[in-house]
Amino acid sequence: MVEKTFIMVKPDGVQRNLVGEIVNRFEKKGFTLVGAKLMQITDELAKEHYGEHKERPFFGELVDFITSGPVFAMVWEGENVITSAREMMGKTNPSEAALGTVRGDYGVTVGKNIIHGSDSPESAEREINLFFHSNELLSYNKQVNTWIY
Ligand code: RTP
Ligand code: MG
Repeated sequence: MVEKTFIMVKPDGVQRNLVGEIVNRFEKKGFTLVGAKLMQITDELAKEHYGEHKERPFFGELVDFITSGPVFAMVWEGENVITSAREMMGKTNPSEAALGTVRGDYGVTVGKNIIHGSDSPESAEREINLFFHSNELLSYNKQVNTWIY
């Protein structure tokens, strides 16, 4: 089933010049980029995006961190992309994330774990709508997809 998911390079990933590396991994895997922008997250958007964690002790730090610098927000499309992207990211805590995953290869601490990805179809839909207007998402065919599907 073709799905869309919301992926974001967090402020630490942007500062550490990992945007290209992360885009490259998703492109090489065979997924299609359908929307992308460099943006500064407001306090309001951060609290909405991470609303499920508002009672957690690290909520304040999480909001401060995600608003601490530009992020690179993306929407990727492909079969099973929601689950595949989570696997490509690795476990939340980089110290537990397998090598070969973004967090396993580049992260050290849970508070600065480089990348965000939607964790379910419901959160993908919610997060895509939170970060993108419908006219910022494109629908197009790539010739290479005939060699992937
Ligand atoms: P994300 O939402 O950022 O993609 O990460 P995730 O699904 O893998 O993890 P989640 O449970 O949603 O947690 C959101 C972010 O909160 C930070 N966190 N800190 N100090 C802590 O114990 C702790 N636990 C989670 C992480 O940066 C995590 O990505
Ligand atoms: Mg999460």
